[in-house]
Amino acid sequence: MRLSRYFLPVLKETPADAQIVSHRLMLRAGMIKQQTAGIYSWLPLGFKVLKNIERIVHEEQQRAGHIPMLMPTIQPAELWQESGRYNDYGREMLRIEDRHGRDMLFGPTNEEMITDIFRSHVSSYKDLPLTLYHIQWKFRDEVRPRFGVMRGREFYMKDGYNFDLTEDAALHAYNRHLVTYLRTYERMGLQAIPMRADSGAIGGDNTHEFLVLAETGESEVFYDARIEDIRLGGREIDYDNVDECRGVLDEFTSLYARTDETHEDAIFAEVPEQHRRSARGIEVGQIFYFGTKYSEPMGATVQGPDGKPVPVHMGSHGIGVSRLLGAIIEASHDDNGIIWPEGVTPFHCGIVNLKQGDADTDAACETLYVELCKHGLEPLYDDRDERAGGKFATMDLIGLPWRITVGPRGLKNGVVELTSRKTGESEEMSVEAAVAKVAEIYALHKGLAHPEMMSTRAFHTYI
Ligand code: P5A
Repeated sequence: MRLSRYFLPVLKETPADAQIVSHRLMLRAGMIKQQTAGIYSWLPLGFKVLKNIERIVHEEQQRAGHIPMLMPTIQPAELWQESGRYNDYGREMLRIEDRHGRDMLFGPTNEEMITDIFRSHVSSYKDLPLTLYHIQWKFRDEVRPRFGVMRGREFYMKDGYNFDLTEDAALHAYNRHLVTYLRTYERMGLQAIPMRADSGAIGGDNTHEFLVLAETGESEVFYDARIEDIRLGGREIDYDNVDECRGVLDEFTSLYARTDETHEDAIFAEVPEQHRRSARGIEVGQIFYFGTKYSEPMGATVQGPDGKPVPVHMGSHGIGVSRLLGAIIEASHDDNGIIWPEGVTPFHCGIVNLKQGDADTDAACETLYVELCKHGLEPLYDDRDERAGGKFATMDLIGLPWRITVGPRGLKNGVVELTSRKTGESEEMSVEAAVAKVAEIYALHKGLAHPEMMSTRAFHTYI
């Protein structure tokens, strides 16, 4: 993309009403525009990051064999009356009446709808296990929408639902989801710690929230600091292996880590004092096992091996896709702006032309642009007739991990400058070497996607 042809409405001034850094930076970098309280338009740069996050979520879900689909945003009230949640959900639910006087609602979550789909089409235990998921807009009329996309009223969520014959099988689905979530967040450059939590309006006793530690986080958390040293890393997990998934859950949940709703002083006191931490965190996901809470009242049964009908065991699993943009920025920024992790960056590399109109400089920039594109990369070329200082400030603000600076002086010696946004370190090298280096960096990230999925056309239609 050439910046002269892009739509990047960066703000010079810091918006006065944005209280936390991620909200300020998203507004300043021209990523979002508030339309009304808790409802945002996603401007091109923000939209690109949102889609990148979504892509990683899809890849990791499909790696585990979970099946993508799409349910509508508007739901009929009847389904919620069947489960008993229509009244329970309270004022957070946006209720709508259509022209025929029928009660509808803007979905805050989809347990009822997926249970309805399941009961219409699945009748035998032989069709289990099954996990369906979608990524769709939700609406919750939050009392205090704030911090930009962090607590929106309209927000984008991945929600997945598992159907299993037995409690044990459903607990394996729970553990499997925990592993997929750990992988997902790590690919986004985040450490999200699973913590015991409260199940709230979704239900069930078994639930973990995933928290990214941040001073601006809305959740109060208590944990054993040694948990911060545990990473999933590059290990390959066999998602069908019950013991292996259970092992990861045990590893990540045996140290004390709880949100304030489930925190118990007496148990926390057993953690050696030097490891005890109380902090704040951003909840970027939550997984639930709730047994037959929905399947029983809604009649979602299958014929078991003995021919008798049994209600299926279910769980649901959510990732705050739009909230993740805020969480990533809270975790990765400096005084000059955002620092995108390579996995989610809106453009792979910036190209700054220090002397627009100079034939050699323009030509070198064009070569860089074309060669990077040939490697399947998307550079953002600042080809505007602007001062160098302004171009650097924009690049730093929007946070591309790599910048190539091209000027007549360097070109005389046959070099351009490759700079890391994160470390600020620069290296001089030829145009060819710069292209090769950037391509090599991102080749690593492509390798993280499942090779079979990346090669199927079907996969690309989801994003
Ligand atoms: C799990 C999926 C559920 O709704 N039903 C389907 C379950 N869980 S949850 O914890 O309530 O939400 C899942 C994740 O969505 C994000 N989230 C939000 N993001 C932005 N603004 C909001 N108002 C908001 N509410 C929830 C969180 O990341 C949460 O973990």
